[in-house]
Amino acid sequence: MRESELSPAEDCRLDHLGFSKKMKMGTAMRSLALSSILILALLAMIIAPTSASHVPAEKLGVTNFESSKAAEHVYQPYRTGYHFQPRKNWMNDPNGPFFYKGWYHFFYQYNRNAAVWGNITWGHAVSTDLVHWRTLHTALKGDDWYDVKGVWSGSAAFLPNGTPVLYYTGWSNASQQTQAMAVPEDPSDPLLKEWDKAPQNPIALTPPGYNSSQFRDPTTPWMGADGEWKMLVGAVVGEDQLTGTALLYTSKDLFNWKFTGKSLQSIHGTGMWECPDFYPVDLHQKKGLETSVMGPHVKHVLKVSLDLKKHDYYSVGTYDAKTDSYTADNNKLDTGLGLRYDYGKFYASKTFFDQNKGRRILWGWANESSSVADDVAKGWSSVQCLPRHIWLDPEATTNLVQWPIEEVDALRMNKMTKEGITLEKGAMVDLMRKGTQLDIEVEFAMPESSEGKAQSPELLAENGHLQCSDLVAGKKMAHGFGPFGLHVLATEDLAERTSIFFYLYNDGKGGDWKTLFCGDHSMSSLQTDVDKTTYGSYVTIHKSDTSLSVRVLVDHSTVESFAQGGRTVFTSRVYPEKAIGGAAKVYLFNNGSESVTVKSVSSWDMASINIKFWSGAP
Ligand code: DQQ
Repeated sequence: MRESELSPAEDCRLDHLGFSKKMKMGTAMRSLALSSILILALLAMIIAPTSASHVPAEKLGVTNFESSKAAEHVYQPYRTGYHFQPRKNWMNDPNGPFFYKGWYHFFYQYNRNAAVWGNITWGHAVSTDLVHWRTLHTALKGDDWYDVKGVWSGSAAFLPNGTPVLYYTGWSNASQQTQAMAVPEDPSDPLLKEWDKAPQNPIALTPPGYNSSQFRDPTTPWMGADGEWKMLVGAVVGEDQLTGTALLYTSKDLFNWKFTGKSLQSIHGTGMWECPDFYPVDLHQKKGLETSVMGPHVKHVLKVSLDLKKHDYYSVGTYDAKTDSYTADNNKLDTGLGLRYDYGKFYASKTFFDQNKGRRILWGWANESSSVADDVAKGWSSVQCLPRHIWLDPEATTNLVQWPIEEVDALRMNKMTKEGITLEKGAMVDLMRKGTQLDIEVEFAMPESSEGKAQSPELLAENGHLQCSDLVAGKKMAHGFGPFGLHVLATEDLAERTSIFFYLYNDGKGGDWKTLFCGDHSMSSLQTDVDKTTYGSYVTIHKSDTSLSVRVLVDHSTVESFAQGGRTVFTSRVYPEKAIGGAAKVYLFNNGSESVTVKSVSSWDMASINIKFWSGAP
């Protein structure tokens, strides 16, 4: 690759990395109880530190950092520029994020020794803006009988005095799953560098009659109507071991826990529920709710990571605090059966309430689509998706909406905007934007004949990704508009391209439009040993919608695509061979028979975040 072929963001990233130009090549419930819960929740919010001001890390006595420079001495085209990644080796689930004394804390499943899963510990990173990170030394590692084989996923909570605590699953010396917790050695340290295992550990052993190898991933506790804390642990039950379930635990003090003998919910056929997440969402507002909040303006979300499918599914429903049970609003879209957070590579996600900005934030893990051999060769595996602000769609309280946190916008540079482009049948328009670190927003005019037609929520349960696969395979659907959308990471000859597109169709008898939002990866790389599965699903169109919109965030091997302001999302992992650096282009296309109008398209280069990596003792 020639130097001139490097995009501005890429160029800047490589400069920072210290490459020379030459190197660059290479319920309802009683009102009394309700008010006390609200008061407790408010108290928790007040006690939990809310100040956005922070003491700089250097003043906190941590100076052992090195920039990305020393991380890799060889330019790696697939390493991301503005997503969180450790310096090297294997990473999986996001664990226990929270905000404390001006710093966001993020933990992750981490193998310090290799680019494959194993020897799992909790890696630790901190940031003041959720975008720029510095990693710290390992927060939790297996060193006692109940976790000696691995410190698995979990969550964080605040004690009534505001001190954060971590809950996790330990893999014991007898290969059994246990639940345990850790407390900060010095709560006055905003970076919370040292963590001590609690003397109460293990706080839970597998209850009799349950499978001790399928008992894991404690949730953030919430305060119940009876004034006791509640927590869920994922499990699977039944003779066929196919009923996913969230076991309910209770505690008076957040340290001593007992099994209630019941589950919040169980759904047959879904298999093991990994990484459950249970939280309130406001019926009317985008603002997030602290995990214990309940009331008439609140719905609840139960998310589970299905071990059988390796996808994160959620349902929206009602939590009955009297009986500690949860019922999805629509049984066709029940937990593990209907809605997914993300229709691409996104698993073992975790939300937290960010009291600093009054919002709920979602983190999800995107693993590789390449072979294990490739992971080992490049020395790392997996990225974390950008943190996403998450809230209930105010227009259809059936689904959530996700959007990259606003802080991500600060990375945008070199804006270009175009308006009023007509894409005739077969059109392809070069956006004249090159590079592999991009943010692109496109607004398409709604095809006229779809005006006033709203999609019924039931359709969401249908298998949208199969429809997307049919389209990609060239099986045309009648009465349609599209496919139209974007090619990113595309070579000029289109031999390599990652395509994100819409397709609208109906029954041809005046029925409502169905809108598909798809990702075609079949041409994403000339390499053959990578997974090129087609992703996608339906996207809800509200009567008030006048456009179809898409935002695509490109970051080397990671592409996150959001439709209709985040009603449907998918994450792609792609490995172009030629469409790298400045050779990666962006095109608007219309492969449908009807013309489509692009109302506006804006694009930006994205700056690199240059993670500071801990270089002291691991
Ligand atoms: N990953 C962790 C488990 C969790 C799984 C182990 C989900 O705790 O169930 O690394 O990816």
